Amino acid sequence: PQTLKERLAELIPKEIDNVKAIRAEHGKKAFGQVTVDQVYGGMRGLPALLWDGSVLDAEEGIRFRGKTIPECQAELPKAPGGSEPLPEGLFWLLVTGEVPTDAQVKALSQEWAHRAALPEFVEEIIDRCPPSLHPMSQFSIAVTALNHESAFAKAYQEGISKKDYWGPVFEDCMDLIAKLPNIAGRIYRNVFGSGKLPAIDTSKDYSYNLANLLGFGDKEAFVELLRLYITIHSDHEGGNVSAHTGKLVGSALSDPFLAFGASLNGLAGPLHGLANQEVLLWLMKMKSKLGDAPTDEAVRGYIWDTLNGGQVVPGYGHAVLRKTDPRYTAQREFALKHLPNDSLFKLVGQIYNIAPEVLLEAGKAKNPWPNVDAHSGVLLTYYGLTQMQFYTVLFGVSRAFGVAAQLIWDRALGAPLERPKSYSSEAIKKMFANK
Ligand code: FCX
Repeated sequence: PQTLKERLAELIPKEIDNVKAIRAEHGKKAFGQVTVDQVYGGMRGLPALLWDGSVLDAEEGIRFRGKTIPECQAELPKAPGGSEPLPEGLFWLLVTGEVPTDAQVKALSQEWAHRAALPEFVEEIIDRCPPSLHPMSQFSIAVTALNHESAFAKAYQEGISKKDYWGPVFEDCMDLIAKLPNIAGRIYRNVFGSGKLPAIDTSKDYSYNLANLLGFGDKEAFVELLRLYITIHSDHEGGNVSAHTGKLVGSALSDPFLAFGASLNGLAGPLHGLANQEVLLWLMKMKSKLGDAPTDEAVRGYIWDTLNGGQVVPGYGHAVLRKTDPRYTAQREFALKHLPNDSLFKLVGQIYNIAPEVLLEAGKAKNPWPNVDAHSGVLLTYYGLTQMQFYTVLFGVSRAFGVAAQLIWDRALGAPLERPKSYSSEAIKKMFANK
């Protein structure tokens, strides 16, 4: 079958023409006004980035190349006997806009398995990290160190022409994704002391290998969960912290390892990816305070205590979404199918019935509904992955799919260095004096 790189090579010239035509026709038109509040307010809603891979609608949630999560579940290739989409297919979709064949997905699984080995010095770096160093810091250090092997950095030093950038960037992105299971598995086993890493099985898919490296290869339902997990965490349009950081750093022509290392540092923040760890910590504290089956009143009181203590309710709210996150719903449906009677899942469902009401009454959050992080940890805990400090690493493995797809296209389209304008408060005052 045709490879991903071959298909991409056909698509790039067409897309370059498409962008040229859009810019020729609309290049000088304005989206609208930029308000001073947007400059002070984290650029919420500011139209500033281009990314075709996924688009986030405030009400409906994410679409990957126009497809909702249920559509991806229905249309993307699955493992034999499985019912969740293979992330290999999602990557193909993100990069090309097309649904791949089973054979193309199989070829990607094999290619990633063959590229999976880590340089010895990267293994040593991970092994030298103290177990008390947060897994996300270890993850970022290891990914950054892979820059030693970057095909793009080497080609750039050798004077590669700008129109050819995307080729070595594609190779780096394939290596990046391929090597993440070995990095994640090694960190997990070092930090939580669970024995020696098994070898990658080149006949199996990416999610199986990741699960196996973590020590869960014999749990088929966990492997299915990872397939769904990686798919729904892969991308969330261009403006979220991890996706945007990758794009920004990549725009300086830092190679994909340096760019994605930076993405991981952003994902490690508690308002972004670390929220999945925070949710579990918060749930565990709730359980130890209120017992295993608290009343609605007790849960309501606990949520109010969180808010009154000046903390956020983790897993709730969103900068763009204004309804329940479909990534939350997809995980809830997985739980209803595989663990309907789990007590922690029931608690998460109970909170879903109470927290939005409390957040609305408190009156600050623009979106009182749950996001992806409100649910993911409960599913991982159920299968025995109970170490919540590790959860954001799995988010990071997934987010590489979206960031990599974006880096490939940015270099293919010749995206320039990002350099927005900053203003001082003094300048803003002067600008509007007498207006
Ligand atoms: N609990 C308490 N307060 C909240 C809140 C929550 N879950 N969500 C928003 N607020 C507060 C904000 O802190 C802000 O307060 P302030 O005026 O005192 O600064 C006010 O409500 C308005 O914020 P809002 O515009 O609704 O939200 P933002 O776009 O600024 O922030 C995040 C969005 C996601 C950061 C925010 O909702 C939050 O902190 N949620 C909890 C952490 C979380 O779950 N993050 C994961 C998000 C995501 F899915 C991911 O990246 O993984």
